[in-house]
Amino acid sequence: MNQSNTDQEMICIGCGAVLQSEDETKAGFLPASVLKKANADEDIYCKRCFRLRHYNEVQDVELTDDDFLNMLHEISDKNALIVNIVDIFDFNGSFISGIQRFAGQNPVILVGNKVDLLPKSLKEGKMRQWLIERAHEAGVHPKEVILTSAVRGESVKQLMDLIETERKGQDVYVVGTTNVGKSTLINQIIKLATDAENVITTSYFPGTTLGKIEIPLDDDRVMVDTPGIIQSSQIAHYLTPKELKLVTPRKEIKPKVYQLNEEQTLFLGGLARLDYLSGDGKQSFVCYLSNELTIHRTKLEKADVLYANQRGQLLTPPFEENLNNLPELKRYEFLIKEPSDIVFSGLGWISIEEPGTKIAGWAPKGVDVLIRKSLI
Ligand SMILES: Nc1nc2c(ncn2[C@@H]2O[C@H](COP(=O)(O)OP(=O)(O)OP(=O)(O)O)[C@@H](O)[C@H]2O)c(=O)[nH]1
Ligand SMILES: [Mg+2]
Repeated sequence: MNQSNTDQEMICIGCGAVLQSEDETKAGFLPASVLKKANADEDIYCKRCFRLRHYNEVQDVELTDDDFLNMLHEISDKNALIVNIVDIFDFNGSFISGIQRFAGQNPVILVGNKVDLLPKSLKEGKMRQWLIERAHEAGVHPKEVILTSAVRGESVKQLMDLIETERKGQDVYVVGTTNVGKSTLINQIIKLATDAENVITTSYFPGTTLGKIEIPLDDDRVMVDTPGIIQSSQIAHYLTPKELKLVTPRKEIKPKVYQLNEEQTLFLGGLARLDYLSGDGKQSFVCYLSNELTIHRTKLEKADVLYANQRGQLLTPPFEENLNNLPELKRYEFLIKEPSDIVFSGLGWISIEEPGTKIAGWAPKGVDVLIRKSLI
């Protein structure tokens, strides 16, 4: 499945970067001795992919938002089917509201991935409907909406069939923000088609895929994996690998219910905070977060002091080594008007039902806190 682009440069099959031996700090590096010996029809991986695949170590390489945007703009000039993947657990952080602009006249299939993370009690039909409503609200009108779990290989066959019908003999571009599971999903498609496993490099670090990776389809067309768009509001960009691992759920989320009185506070580790300011007395706050993220309850009047003294100690993550890099918490106020989720971008959400409840949500400056209609 090796590939080269039009200039006959060799491309890393793992991340799509052009292979080069000049600069070890840039994408696609492979020592000259290895690169020279490389055979054009074998799958070649760059050094960064090698380290990611074998040691789960990531090397940061320079790529600007412009590189990504240029790549997306290219698509609007082509006739192609666009498959836009979003992370259903981090919908607001992973939805690209400008997708219709990038897609041009091309049809879009919207894929809600990572359904395995949501409670099993949640019906798929309801989730799908919720996703359609959110897309329409943002002015996006996908041709089809489908839910998948790329890690479990769920609904991958259905997605393949859908792609085959909708692409009408054209190329397929798989796009989305970083970390939504584009490459994992394409790996599952490759596995179903050819039995080859884990061809493309995937990881829990944002920014794994660096260039276009073309997968040949049955006709002369290709399915293209693309680098994810970086959303700077995603909390992942502020966390160390260890912290990121902790806050990223890998299993079905077990909702945690807190009965709070007015003027009580919940700390989500030391990364975010929710204050119940006022409302109709005691009520439930249901937390949908990584099972490993510890929640601390305290009185609102004690919250500031607790945070100042215990950040990086009792309130982790963040851990000590990252305290200086992580921005201070910023406060946002919300009034609940219908059953709603207070979303901490990339961390999860807390759902609240009672209209008239006033709360404050806090997250590191730069990370979004927002309110939306309840998903569950
Ligand atoms: N729980 C869960 N995790 C998933 C699923 N699909 C992907 N992941 C995980 O999400 C992380 C990112 O997956 P990738 O396939 O590398 O994501 P990507 O969209 O290609 O990311 P970039 O290349 O950075 O744009 C990895 O840790 C995957 O294991 C899924 O269906 N469920
Ligand atoms: Mg990828």
